[in-house]
Amino acid sequence: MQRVFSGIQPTGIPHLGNYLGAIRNWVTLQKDHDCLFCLVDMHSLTMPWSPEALREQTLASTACLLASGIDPTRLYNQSAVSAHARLGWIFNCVSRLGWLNRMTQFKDKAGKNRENHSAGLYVYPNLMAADILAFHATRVPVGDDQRQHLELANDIAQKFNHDMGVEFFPLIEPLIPPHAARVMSLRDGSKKMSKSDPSAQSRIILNDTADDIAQKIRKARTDAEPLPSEEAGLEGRPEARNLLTIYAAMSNRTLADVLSQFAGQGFGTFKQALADLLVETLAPVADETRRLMDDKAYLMQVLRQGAERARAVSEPIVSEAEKLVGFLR
Ligand code: AQP
Repeated sequence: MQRVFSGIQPTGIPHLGNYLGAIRNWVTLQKDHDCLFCLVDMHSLTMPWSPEALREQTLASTACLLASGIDPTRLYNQSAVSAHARLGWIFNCVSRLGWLNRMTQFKDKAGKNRENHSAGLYVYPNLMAADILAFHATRVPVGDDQRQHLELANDIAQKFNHDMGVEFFPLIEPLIPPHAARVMSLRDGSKKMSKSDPSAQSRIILNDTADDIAQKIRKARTDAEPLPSEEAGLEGRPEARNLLTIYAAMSNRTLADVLSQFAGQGFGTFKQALADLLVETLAPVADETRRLMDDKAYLMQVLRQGAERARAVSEPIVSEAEKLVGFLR
C-alpha cells in the first residue's frame, strides 16, 4: 500500500480552498492508502503568531478535519514528533540557497520587505520535504500552490541519495486535483483564498453557519455581465470563473456542464444555487466541527495517539538518515 503524507497549517480555521484543494481528497485517499495527516504547527511559526491563537487553531483545525471525515488515527501535530525537526535540519544542509531563491511562495509571502521576515519562512520548503520524507511517503495530495515545493523536495531527496551514495529516499508524486486546485478569494479573483487574508469575507471557513455561507456568496465580487455559455467567455472574468469552478467542484460536474446550465443568467440566480450547494455539503461539517470543538479532551487524545503512531513510523527512517550522514548513536 502506498504511503500518503499531507499537512495543513493551523494558522486559522480551514477554508473552502483547503477543503477542495486538499481535505476532500484526503478523505478519499485514506480508503486505500496508508495515510498520515499532519497539523504542521512548526510551519505556523514562519509568519508572526500568537501562542494562544496557535493552541486554539490547532484544536479547531483538528475538529474541522475530523468533522470532514478524516480518520482520527491518522492525525497528529508536527511538533510532537521530533523526526520532522531532525530531518529538517539535515535538509537545511542538503538544500541549496539557489534552489530556495526560486520559491515563489516565499517571494509572495515576504513581499518587498524580505529582510524583516524570519529565516524559518525562507527554509520552510526544506522542512516540508522532511515532513514527507521522514515517512518515506511517495504520494502527496496538495493544492496547485505547493507544486514547486514538491519539486524541491525531490531535488533534496536526489541530492541526499547522491551525496550519501545510496538510494535511501524515494521520489514523491504530487496528487493535484484536476479541478479547483486553486480556489480564489471571494473578494479578489486574482488572489488565492487564504486563512491569513485580513478580510473574513474573502473565504468560507469550515465552521461558518448556513447564514454566513449564504451571506458571503451573496456579497462575493462579480461583474455586470450575464454568465457565458462557454469557457472562452470567462476570459478576463476571474471572479466569475472562480465561483463557477467552485460550483463544478462541489457538484462533481465539469465546468462546461455548469456553464450550459446557467448560460445567459444573471449572478443572482447562480449565487443562490451556489449558496444552496455549499450549505448542503458544508453545514453538516460545520455543525460537527462546533460540537467537537467543545470536547478538547477528546481532540488532545486524538493528537497524542496520532503522534505515537507517527513516531513509530518515522523513527527508524530518520535514525537511518542520521546514521548515513555520520551522526554517532
Ligand atoms: N486557495 C486554495 N485553493 C486550493 N487549495 C489550497 N490550499 C491552500 N489554499 C488553497 C491547499 O490546502 C493545503 C493546506 O494548506 P496550508 O494551510 O498548509 O497552507 P497554505 O497553502 O499557505 O494555505 P493558506 O490558507 O493560504 O494559509 P496561510 O494564509 O496561513 O498561508 C495545501 O495542500 C494547499 O495546497
